[in-house]
Amino acid sequence: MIWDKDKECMVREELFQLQLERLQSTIHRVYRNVPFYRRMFDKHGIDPDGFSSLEDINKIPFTTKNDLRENYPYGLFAVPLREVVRIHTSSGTTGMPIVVGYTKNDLKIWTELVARVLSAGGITKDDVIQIAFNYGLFTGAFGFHYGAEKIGASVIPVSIENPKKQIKILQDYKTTALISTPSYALLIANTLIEMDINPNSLSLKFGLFGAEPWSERMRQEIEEKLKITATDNYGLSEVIGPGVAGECLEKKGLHIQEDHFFFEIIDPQTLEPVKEGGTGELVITTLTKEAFPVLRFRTGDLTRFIPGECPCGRTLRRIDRIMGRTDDMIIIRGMKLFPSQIEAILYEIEGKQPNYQIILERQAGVDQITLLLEMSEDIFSDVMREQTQLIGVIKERIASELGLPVNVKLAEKRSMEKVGEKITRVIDKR
Ligand code: DLL
Repeated sequence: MIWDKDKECMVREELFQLQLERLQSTIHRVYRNVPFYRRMFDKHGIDPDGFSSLEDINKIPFTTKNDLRENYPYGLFAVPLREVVRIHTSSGTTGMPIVVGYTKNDLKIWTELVARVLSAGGITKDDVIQIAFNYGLFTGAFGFHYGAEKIGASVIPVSIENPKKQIKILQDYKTTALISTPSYALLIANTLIEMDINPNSLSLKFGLFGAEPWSERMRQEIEEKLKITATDNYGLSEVIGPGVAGECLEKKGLHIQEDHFFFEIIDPQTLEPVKEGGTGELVITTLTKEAFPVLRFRTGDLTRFIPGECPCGRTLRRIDRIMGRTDDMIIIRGMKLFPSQIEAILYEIEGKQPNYQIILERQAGVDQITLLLEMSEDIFSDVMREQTQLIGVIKERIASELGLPVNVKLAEKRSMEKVGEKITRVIDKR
């Protein structure tokens, strides 16, 4: 047994051997079952039997989000649909999500990986866990739900509710751990203050937060306002969901689950590995996934490997908190969206695309999104009534198609911030 559950520790040489064996079998599986990967291997003359060391992974080209999108919905599944027992998608918004599937065994492993993250974050079977992620196509809620049940904790699947209801449950059900996005935790914390409730009157001890970027300052604010220990955890649906990496109580970086995934960090421009400890784009290969394996998937997330061992004793390496993205994906309240999705809606409404800018702000812990549209003769008329009507239609379409409330404002011609000739599409003031 390589993985010692009691000590949660692993000998690195054994780990490399395990990774290699699992990589070899993943490569054979995708070559046999996924036409996209077979074509990629054949085109580049890659022999699926030619992987005798982990370095050989460099022979494989990267897989991008676009490759996944182009194979919507089931094109990259490596098993027939009858073996798939669960389906999730990559994003809270509509448009062209990435559809991911899980076999029974995938669910078992996912559950185990989330259980590890939970236990690293301080959770035991004595905890009462309030899950305040949206239950649905998003991987967050179900992922944590099964992991927490595996540990034997008591799970309250509240989902997203108004913060006052969350607080009532926190009080009445004696919740000891909150699981949500950091921004939602802050919203709950601020509501608590507004309601003049003393956080010490709650039973809350731990918070595990993720699905969106947050800062060390925000951690401190949440910890102070809720009187808890807050840890960061990271994951993505294309790879499995939550459970890819998580902090332990040392809070000095996120341990990566290297026995189930192979991690690389590359320079997003040159695509070469960064030098040791350098920041770059995280690239992940799944080693045990059956239904939806990915090889060298470019996550778009920027981070670095943290050198050295963690004082907690776990030998799984750590990455730093996610420092940003290489693309223009916006994460708002844990939901992911690309400016191109808003663009497509604007185009559909008017048959032309106005100049626009997306402004992100955080007010009392809640992310706000404002769409600034540039006035022009052929799109926006001078008639006030028509303008108001058009703004109403745009708001409604975005709310119904992307599930996001937006403020829409009109801007004077040529008043938008530019970098060179390009309008800055997204201004993040959070
Ligand atoms: O957000 C999975 C998840 C759920 C992780 C719950 C943690 C907790 P997606 O919706 O596919 O999956 O979004 C994945 O979210 O590529 C990152 O850009 C971002 N992200 C996830 N966790 C963090 C984090 C889930 N801790 C995308 N810090 C990823 C910063 C994060 N960004």
